Amino acid sequence: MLLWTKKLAIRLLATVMICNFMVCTFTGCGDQKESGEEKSPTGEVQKVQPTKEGEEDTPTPTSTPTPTEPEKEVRTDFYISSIDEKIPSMYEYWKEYFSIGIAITKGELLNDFKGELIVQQFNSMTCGNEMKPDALLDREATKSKGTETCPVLKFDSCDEMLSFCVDHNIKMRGHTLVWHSQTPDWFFMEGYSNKQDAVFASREVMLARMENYIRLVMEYVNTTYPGVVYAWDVVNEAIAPGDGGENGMRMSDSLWYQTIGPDFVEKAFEYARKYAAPEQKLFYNDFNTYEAAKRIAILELVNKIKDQGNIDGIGMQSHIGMSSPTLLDYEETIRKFGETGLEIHITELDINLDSNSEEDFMKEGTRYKRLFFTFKNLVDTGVANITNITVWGLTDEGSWLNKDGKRYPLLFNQVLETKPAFWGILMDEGIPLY
Ligand code: 9MR
Repeated sequence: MLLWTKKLAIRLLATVMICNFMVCTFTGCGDQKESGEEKSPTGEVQKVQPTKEGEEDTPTPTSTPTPTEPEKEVRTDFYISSIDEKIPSMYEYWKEYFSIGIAITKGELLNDFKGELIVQQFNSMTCGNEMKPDALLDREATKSKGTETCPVLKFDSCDEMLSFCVDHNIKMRGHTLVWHSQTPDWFFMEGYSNKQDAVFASREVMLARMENYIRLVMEYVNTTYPGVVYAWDVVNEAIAPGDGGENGMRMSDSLWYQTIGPDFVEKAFEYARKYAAPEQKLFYNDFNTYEAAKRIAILELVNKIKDQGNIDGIGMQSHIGMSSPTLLDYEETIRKFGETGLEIHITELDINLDSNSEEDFMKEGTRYKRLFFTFKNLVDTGVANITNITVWGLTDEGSWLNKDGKRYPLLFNQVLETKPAFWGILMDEGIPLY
């Protein structure tokens, strides 16, 4: 009963919001709703799932041409309610290639409708914030029960998210262990002090804290939810050429660099390898990886750690714009990363579109489609071992980019209707490739 009341409420909300927020620009969508049409002409689409080149093509029965089959209709209405209509599953569509991931916050995940949509569309999850050091480190407990080298952690922020993954057979990317951001300053200070005059803990103490932190996170997650986390972002965003660190490393705002020194990344991977489950993959993750100087510094760093046997993959965050980077530059980085032989995850994909016109939504759909076309091509040609694509958020409204309320970077709008971006990822014929 409650569920139906909620469904009704969200439908009403959807109608009102669509009218106010979108229909004025999306004339096609508005016309159809006004005419009272229940379903889009191509409502329940059965997508033919791509198979890797060289593998046998196994089309579904609906794709087998018969003499009487009508010509395939090209989609014209992209704005379909994911609550009311059955829409194709992205992870099913791409399952021969890579897993499809979602970064989500606990509040969004536990929302009935979003949870259902996530289960339908994604087979990989990343906690948006709930597994970061500032969520897990418990200062009070560390002060009372910890030691100078071993903090105390709490996991209430991410427990329900991990349980959700267990219940729905979704795997998780563990994000993130060692990061200059979202790690409280007191963690780097003698006595875990948060006073103004606090002094840095020594390199030895910080190495021990780092090792214990990584051990505690992995031990908890791997014993409480065995088999759920399949990859860890061991170190996040350590490269920032021009920031003054050795070999292009970030220094000015990295207390890891300032307390331990430039080898903190290698040490983090060494500890991560020591405590990770054998099947878990260890990743270095960064943004703007398509900038030449950054790419070169990342390659130098990961190749060193690869020689030590402690890294399995590179995460390309991919917070990109509508025209920058060019797909050529972006692809060039994947090719270079591919040469290392490491796995590649696209860990935080979104496209920072600042317009909600129908025309721009189509262009965004095209950019998503071209990206996935590129990923497919690079996998088919054996150039890069891309094994996961994760989008950084479910709805435009919930995106980290949407501080001004005018960003439209993702696949679903705020009432969970699909956008052309969603159909672009499904390689829908109605979304132009160029
Ligand atoms: O999505 C996260 C946002 O809610 C936080 O406010 C922000 C704070 O740093 O972090 C966002 O996630 C970041 C991710 O963990 C690392 N790469 C950049 C992401 C966007 O800022």
